[in-house]
Amino acid sequence: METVNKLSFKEKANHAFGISPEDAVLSKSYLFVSFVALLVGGVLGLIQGLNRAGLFELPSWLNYYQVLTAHGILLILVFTAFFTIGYFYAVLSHTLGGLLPKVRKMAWIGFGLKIFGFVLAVIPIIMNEASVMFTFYPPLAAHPVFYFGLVFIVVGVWMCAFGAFIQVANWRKKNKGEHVPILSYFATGVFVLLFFGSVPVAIEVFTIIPWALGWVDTINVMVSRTLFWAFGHTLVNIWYLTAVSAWYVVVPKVIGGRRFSDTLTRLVIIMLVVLNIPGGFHHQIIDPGITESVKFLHVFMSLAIGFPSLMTAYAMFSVFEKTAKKKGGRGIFGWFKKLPWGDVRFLAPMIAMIAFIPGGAGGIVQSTNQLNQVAHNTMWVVGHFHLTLGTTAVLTFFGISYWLVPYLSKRVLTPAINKLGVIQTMFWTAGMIFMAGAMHWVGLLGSPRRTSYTTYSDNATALSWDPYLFFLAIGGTLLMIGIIIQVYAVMHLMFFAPKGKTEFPIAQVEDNATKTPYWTERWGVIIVIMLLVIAMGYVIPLVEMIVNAPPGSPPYSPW
Ligand code: HEM
Ligand SMILES: [Cu+2]
Repeated sequence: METVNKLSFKEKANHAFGISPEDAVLSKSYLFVSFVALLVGGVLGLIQGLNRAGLFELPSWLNYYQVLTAHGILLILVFTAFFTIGYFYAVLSHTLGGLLPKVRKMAWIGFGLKIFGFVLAVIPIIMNEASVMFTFYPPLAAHPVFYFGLVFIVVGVWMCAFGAFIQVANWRKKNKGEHVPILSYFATGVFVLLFFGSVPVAIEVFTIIPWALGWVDTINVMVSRTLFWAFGHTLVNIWYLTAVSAWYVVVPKVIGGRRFSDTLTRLVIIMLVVLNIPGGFHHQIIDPGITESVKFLHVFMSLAIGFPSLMTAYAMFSVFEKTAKKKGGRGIFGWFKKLPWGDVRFLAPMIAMIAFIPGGAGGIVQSTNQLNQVAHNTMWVVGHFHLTLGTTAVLTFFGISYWLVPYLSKRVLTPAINKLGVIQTMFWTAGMIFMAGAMHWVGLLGSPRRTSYTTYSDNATALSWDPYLFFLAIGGTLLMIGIIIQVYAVMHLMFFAPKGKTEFPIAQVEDNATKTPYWTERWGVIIVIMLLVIAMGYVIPLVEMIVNAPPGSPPYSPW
């Protein structure tokens, strides 16, 4: 049960006066960086989209792969990571009685390390010495400074993860026998994944550095790719868990309802944490040198994640229906009209959830061995993650921003900005239908991903892609307008909107809810099980790749 009655003095003060100025500045800084990255990343995305459609030729000093690397890194690493950390630190502050000074300091050190690392990584990208794309695995080799930057980014993330662990552990010590408030429970799950998921990529980067410096001649490409995707796949579940936290806890409050079973919510979090990491090989289905049985295991684990997703879908629609029926909605579908479609804090995450229906289905498609051969490295995949990440996760983040930013800046969401948010959501939805739709389709027709505009000497097949790529560019243009509106709204809410009190929306459980079993608090056990499951997925294939290593690869920098 929620600990509504037994709040400490500090927690009560927090609820009465809102977030402390120190904690607010921290989260605002994270969100500010996040949305600036979105703006720059979006411009680069539009450049790519127009180039792919043959509408825009890049100037000679700018290379397509340089743009693609920056687009991927800005949006995957900077935008989402800074958003997630800013959001969850606000959660920790709000639900656990304010950040401990030590923890706040760690988050600031993490902020500095990440920014410093990012600047280091960007310099070689701008100088066209690191067009290795966000995946950066060998045999492509960037300037060593690029990898130094990545090290700082990873250490910065660890600072934030450990800060969160200290904050939660401190609260638990003071509140023995209580359940950690649900949003902080989500935060715990996310930071556990962030920490354990970034260990493999840290190991990868440490093996790449001597190779990029020329101290060793060759590197084991299979091991590097495997370590990268153990991280890359985890990142996906971090976005998902962040979005899901708002679906379970915030959206029900926004629509005036109660949240779904506390036990089920915590179970979904545990399942995502435990089942997530051994799924990385679904990104390597066509890689040679990995036995079929291991690939099958990873695909099975990937599909196992579908199970908590279906539980979530059920829970959400149950909440919607119950709430709308209480408001007088009738019939099988009549209740649908009772939902607050004009409220961006509901509309954006709702469309995000709806987008996950085709997004998740596409994911299941490309997880199968045979269909992966068709979709792999085509534009289909790019369509898939603009739908899942670019819509499901990102639209939820946008929806969160309309209450989180004014909560932090002690301002209010005005009807005008709400309306702008609704318009923004429509631009995003239409833009993604065009862009992600065209990407999926043209991918099935064979158009490769990560390839600048070419007609392959007017090859007939390649020419047949043109109309779809044109739709891609139209979608990209709509998205760019959406990004401008979104960034404007965030900056307005952060600095200019009228002063006032904005609530941090957290729904209560149903009155007759059953008590959540206490074992859900045993993170030690959960982490041990998680490590066992990771070992099951990775020990044998990694040992095999190292013992029976193929000839290593020298560095390649083909730009
Ligand atoms: C204005 C909005 C956007 C446009 C026009 C756009 C356009 C594109 C295009 C055309 C590509 C494919 C390039 C290729 O494979 O040749 C691409 C790749 C990508 N996009 Fe976007 N995008 C946008 C927003 C986003 C957002 C919001 C995210 C994530 C939060 C995102 C993440 C990515 C990633 C990770 C890649 C793959 C990079 C790679 O293959 O290395 N994009 N984008
Ligand atoms: Cu994955």
